[in-house]
Amino acid sequence: MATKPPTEDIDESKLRIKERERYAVGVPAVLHALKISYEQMGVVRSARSLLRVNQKDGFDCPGCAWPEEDRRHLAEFCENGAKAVAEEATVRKVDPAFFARHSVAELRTRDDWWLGQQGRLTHPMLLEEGGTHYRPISWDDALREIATALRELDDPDEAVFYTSGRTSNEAAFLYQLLVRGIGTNNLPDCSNMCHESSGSALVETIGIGKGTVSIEDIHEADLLIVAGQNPGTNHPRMLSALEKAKDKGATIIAVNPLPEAGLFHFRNPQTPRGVLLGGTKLADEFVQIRLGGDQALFQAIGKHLLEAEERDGGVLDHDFIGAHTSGIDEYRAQLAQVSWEDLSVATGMTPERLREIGEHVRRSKSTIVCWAMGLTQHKHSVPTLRDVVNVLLLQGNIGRPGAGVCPVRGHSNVQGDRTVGIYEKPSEEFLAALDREFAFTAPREHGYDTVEAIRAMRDGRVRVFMAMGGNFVSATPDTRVVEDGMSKVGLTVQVSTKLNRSHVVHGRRAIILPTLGRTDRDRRGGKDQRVTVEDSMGAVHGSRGRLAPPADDLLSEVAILARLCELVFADRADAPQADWRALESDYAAIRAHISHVIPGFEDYEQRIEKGRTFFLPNGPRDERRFATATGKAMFTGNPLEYPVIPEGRVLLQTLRSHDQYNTTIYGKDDRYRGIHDGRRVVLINADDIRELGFAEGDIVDLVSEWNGPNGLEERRAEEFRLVSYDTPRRNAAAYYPETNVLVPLDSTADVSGTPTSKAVVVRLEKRR
Ligand SMILES: Nc1nc2c(c(=O)[nH]1)N[C@H]1C(S)=C(S)[C@@H](COP(=O)(O)OP(=O)(O)OC[C@H]3O[C@@H](n4cnc5c(=O)[nH]c(N)nc54)[C@H](O)[C@@H]3O)O[C@H]1N2
Ligand SMILES: Nc1nc2c(c(=O)[nH]1)N[C@H]1C(S)=C(S)[C@@H](COP(=O)(O)OP(=O)(O)OC[C@H]3O[C@@H](n4cnc5c(=O)[nH]c(N)nc54)[C@H](O)[C@@H]3O)O[C@H]1N2
Ligand SMILES: [Mo]
Repeated sequence: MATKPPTEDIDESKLRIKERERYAVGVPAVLHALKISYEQMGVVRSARSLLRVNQKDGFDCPGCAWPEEDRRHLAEFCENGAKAVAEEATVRKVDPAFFARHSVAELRTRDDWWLGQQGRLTHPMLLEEGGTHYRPISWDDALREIATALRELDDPDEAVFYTSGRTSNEAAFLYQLLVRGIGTNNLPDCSNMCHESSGSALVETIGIGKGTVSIEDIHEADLLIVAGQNPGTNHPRMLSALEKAKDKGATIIAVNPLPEAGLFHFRNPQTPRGVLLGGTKLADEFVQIRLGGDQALFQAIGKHLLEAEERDGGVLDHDFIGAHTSGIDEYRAQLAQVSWEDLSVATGMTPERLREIGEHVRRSKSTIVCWAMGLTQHKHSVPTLRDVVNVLLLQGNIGRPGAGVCPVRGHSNVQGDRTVGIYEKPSEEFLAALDREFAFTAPREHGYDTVEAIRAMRDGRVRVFMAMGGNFVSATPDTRVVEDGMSKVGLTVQVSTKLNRSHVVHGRRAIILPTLGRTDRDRRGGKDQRVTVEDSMGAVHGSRGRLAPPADDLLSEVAILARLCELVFADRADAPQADWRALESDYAAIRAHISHVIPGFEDYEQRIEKGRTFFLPNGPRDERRFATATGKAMFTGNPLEYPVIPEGRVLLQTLRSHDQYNTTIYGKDDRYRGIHDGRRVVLINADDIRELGFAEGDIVDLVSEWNGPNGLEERRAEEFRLVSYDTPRRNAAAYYPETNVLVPLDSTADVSGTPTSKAVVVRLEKRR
């Protein structure tokens, strides 16, 4: 039987520290996932849902965006996928009676774990200005109130529309149409805080903001560099792919400040070898880099390759460089200026060690670089990723088997949402096609990204804020500023599956619209509807839930948006023209529109039938075609940057524990890192604890120091326990979202605008 939701918070004073684990997955992972599944769903629903994750004609896992292999296991088991499913398919409910029992003020004292554990939202709710409790409201009244607020805006740019990355292609496409029909491009999304740096660097250098490899390429690669990523926790199914590559003789280099369990050893629960024989060793080399040292590492590799070419020849792919690239002289000149000493300081490694890594790359016949947040959330992330591309171009490692760039996406459809138009800076081609299809004129002026949206809220320039999923208040940087900004908004609207902090930190009026998730059966127009999503490697496939939804009259995201479009646009000749009711009752009609607007979706409907998958066109991968400014893949010269840590301070990265999905906290353990029953910890080098005058176990405040336009600003996160950990000197780590209070709003990556969540300068202050 499923268990009841918690009434009390977890007492973090009982926090326990154990030895960290040396391998990932294995039998404990299966047991842990089953425990959570049974608690949330009971046994029967657990079995029904877990057997259909990522199966052909099943539902797409709401966990990560790692692709499915074509020959699927009966249940492609993944502990954290199972936890994501359990969290969504839970039988616990947050209904009108719950909101009558708990005032908003009381709910605000609860953390993200407690709120999320309460269960699924079942009914549209309204909080009136000055109200103490949310009260139920009918669907019609809720949608009419939102439509009226949107129609009454003096200036469409006074509205902001956020998207998280679970929204389907169909819903995302309707959403951006609603927004552009209103007349704004204010479409910030979670990607702005996530892989925006990847998109920025890749569009510029190879002409597409996506990866260039398929899952088969991972299997075929000679060398895989996994940098700034913790796949054991965040992309567990990637470990099976790495295992396969290893079996075929690949070398794996892990680049990370932390010795993450999943990088070293994998016990595949699907194979006898994994369960009984100790599993597979993964990383051949562990490069324990300093935070933000990756640009220096890739420059060192590039420098080594160029020096080796000069000395011995035979290292570079001259044919590829000559035919397909531009700018190598600029790159060469830039590298000539950096010294091995600087590269050594930035990475924390000796020049000899850096050359050793360079040798692996030189010897490799085909190289793939995989990365995630460790590379994208720094001030110099875009130049870092340009330098990753530089290294790959030297040996022609783009657009051939077993080689390429592999930004590993987070949310299961974050890539698809961008493909279908969730973007504050849409291209003219896209807008022109949209205009033609819907007989209106979309706005051309660029909109706000996430950080710009927060600035506008802070300055009182936002009257309506709407979120299609996500948890804007907890996920974004500078929590105090965001909370204050939210309270200045006239109407906040959250379309959500689960209760979270963004419902209890709200605008003057607030509406919650509950919605269906991936696992839920979606019956519209008398039939079961399917939606589609795109994985991290550009493959599109259908997703169909089969479980009974938490309430009978729950609307899907598509239905909510189709009805809003109808209410907002009905009598306006200058608005997008479509048969909104028809779109609501047959999602295939939305896919037909997408196929007319976005290249690569021709014959969309036929190509997703019967659980089939199709690949979107990818110029670099398919034909070494690079749609850049020069029409070629571009080498770039990027001055070396790395964080300089002031005396007596540490650089803090904010990351995920094993028991969370972003702001959704499944529990307060981080099994692989040996942390149990608490999250307010700082992982820090033992020598730093001593040198800074503390002892292991001390409770400290983290005080972030930021030099803003008005001088030194301080932000504080209270009561964190010091845990000595194997991390480079002066490089500490603590969990997000608790640490978002420390990340200054204006501390963003150059070019991409991504908050620098992996590099916050902090001082530690003793409490007791
Ligand atoms: N179970 C689960 N799965 C998830 C998520 C989740 O929260 N839970 N989130 C999803 C989302 S939206 C995303 S974006 C991905 C995130 O996936 P990851 O990027 O793996 O997530 P983080 O926990 O932020 O981990 C960052 C990793 O980079 C390392 N790192 C930090 N700074 C640096 C650096 O400067 N250089 C290098 N080389 N390494 C560094 C950290 O030590 C850590 O191992 O996962 C997705 N999948
Ligand atoms: N300090 C720091 N901050 C970070 C990061 C970091 O590493 N450090 N990582 C950043 C990254 S990579 C990301 S992607 C963002 C994540 O930011 P978000 O995507 O905004 O946050 P999530 O926690 O994934 O959102 C969870 C909520 O989404 C809702 N939800 C879940 N499924 C569905 C669905 O199917 N439909 C709808 N409508 N709602 C749904 C639920 O109500 C749930 O509470 O956070 C960013 N913030
Ligand atoms: Mo993400």
